Amino acid sequence: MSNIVVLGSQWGDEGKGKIVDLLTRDVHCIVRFQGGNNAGHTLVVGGKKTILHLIPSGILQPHAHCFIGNGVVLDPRVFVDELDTLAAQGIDVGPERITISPKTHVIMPYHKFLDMAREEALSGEKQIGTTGRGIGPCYEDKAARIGIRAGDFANLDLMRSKVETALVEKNMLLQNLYGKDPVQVDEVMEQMLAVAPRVAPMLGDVSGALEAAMSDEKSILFEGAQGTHLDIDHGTYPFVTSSTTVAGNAASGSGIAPRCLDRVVMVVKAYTTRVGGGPFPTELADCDGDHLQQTGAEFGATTGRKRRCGWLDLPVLRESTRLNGPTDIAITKLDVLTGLDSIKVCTGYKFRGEIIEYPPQYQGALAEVEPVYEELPGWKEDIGGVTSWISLPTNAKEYIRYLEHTLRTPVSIISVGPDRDQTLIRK
Ligand code: 2SA
Ligand code: GDP
Ligand code: MG
Repeated sequence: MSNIVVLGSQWGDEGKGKIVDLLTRDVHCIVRFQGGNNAGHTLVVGGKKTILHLIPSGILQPHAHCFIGNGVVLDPRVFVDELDTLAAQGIDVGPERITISPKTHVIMPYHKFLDMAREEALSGEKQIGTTGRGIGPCYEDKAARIGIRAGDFANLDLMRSKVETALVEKNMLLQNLYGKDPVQVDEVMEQMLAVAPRVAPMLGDVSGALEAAMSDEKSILFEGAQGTHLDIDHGTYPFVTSSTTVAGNAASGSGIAPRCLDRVVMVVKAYTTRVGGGPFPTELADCDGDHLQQTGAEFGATTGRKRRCGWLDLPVLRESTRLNGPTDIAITKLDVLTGLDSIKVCTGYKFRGEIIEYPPQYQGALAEVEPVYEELPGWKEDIGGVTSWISLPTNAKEYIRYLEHTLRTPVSIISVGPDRDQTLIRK
């Protein structure tokens, strides 16, 4: 039995969904512990692409039970749509395969309106570039203790009275501050009543079920969403998401004890991408950036936005290593670097006359740094079909060894294409 956390080390979209799907072969339970449908996790099996936003990526492995933990924010209408899409593909998405914690907070229509109204009101560089899915406002209500929780689907009278209370404040903001239409209780409840029969049968004690699974020697995989540098505390605040994305939250966000976590797989994209606003020291605005964006097909899996692209940033990854304590690394999209004459790696930053190895800790300071690069030789061979370490081009192996050496962490998985089969597992 081994419990694994899989999470992103950069600004999201490292290819976590693919790695989760792969590792789910060997586990029984798979848990989402933070974030919501701002996530877009892409899985390609036998050439067929599936994008999941809320349901754990393990759903494509028929033996796995999926859990939505208390740390998640759940948009019930998106959830039901995702169930229907998967069911139409012949995937079993019944309550015997999916359990939602009653403590999971629910994204309500007014959260989305507020998210969008706020972004609209911010100008230019101040915009966070949220996904507009209501994530921030939902987590705010959780912290303000006025949130609607999934368990309220089992008590719709309670839900209605909570919505009435929440709307007093929300409508003041929407109408008076943002000049939007007020939201009516009846409208909201009509939408919730429509999805309640689908959500309520899936409610269950996630914490208890995971404890029981561990007692039966079953393995659990915790699926991170977004990335370490989008973490609400440790990320590039305020250009972050509203949840805790680092490994420690796998425990708290699902209701298990931290000592139950045996392995932390940190997913590192072979270069760096970011969607939305915020500082990005190694961002490229040249033909190498175009190569990464086009060859890597770097478009947001949720909003379709073009992702910003740049070289690998080791200060960012050093901090991710410090925060997550990975046992091993999965490197993804190595194939995208094929064809480049040389590959730059940012080894440190010039910051106020000094060279530093970690991102500075003060708000806005990352926008001031100047990356210091080392140049490594590239390779020209197509590696999309490579199935063993030994068959990788020498320079690709050197690139991986360089990363292992710097982060003092072994690379155990190497992904060379989007398909489940385009993966090397290093023994
Ligand atoms: P939010 O909506 O409040 O979480 O947005 C806050 C910031 O977090 C970023 N963010 C993301 N960054 C990368 N990938 C994400 N998921 C989608 C994907 C993104 C998409 O998998 O491609 O399709 O656009 C994700 N979710 C949130 C966001 O850009 C803001 O900077
Ligand atoms: P996630 O949010 O971390 O799960 O990542 P996304 O699914 O948002 O984005 C990763 C994208 O890269 C998806 O389109 C994947 O299909 C694709 N992908 C994953 N691994 C590889 C790889 O090794 N090579 C290539 N070319 N694409 C990959
Ligand atoms: Mg994604």
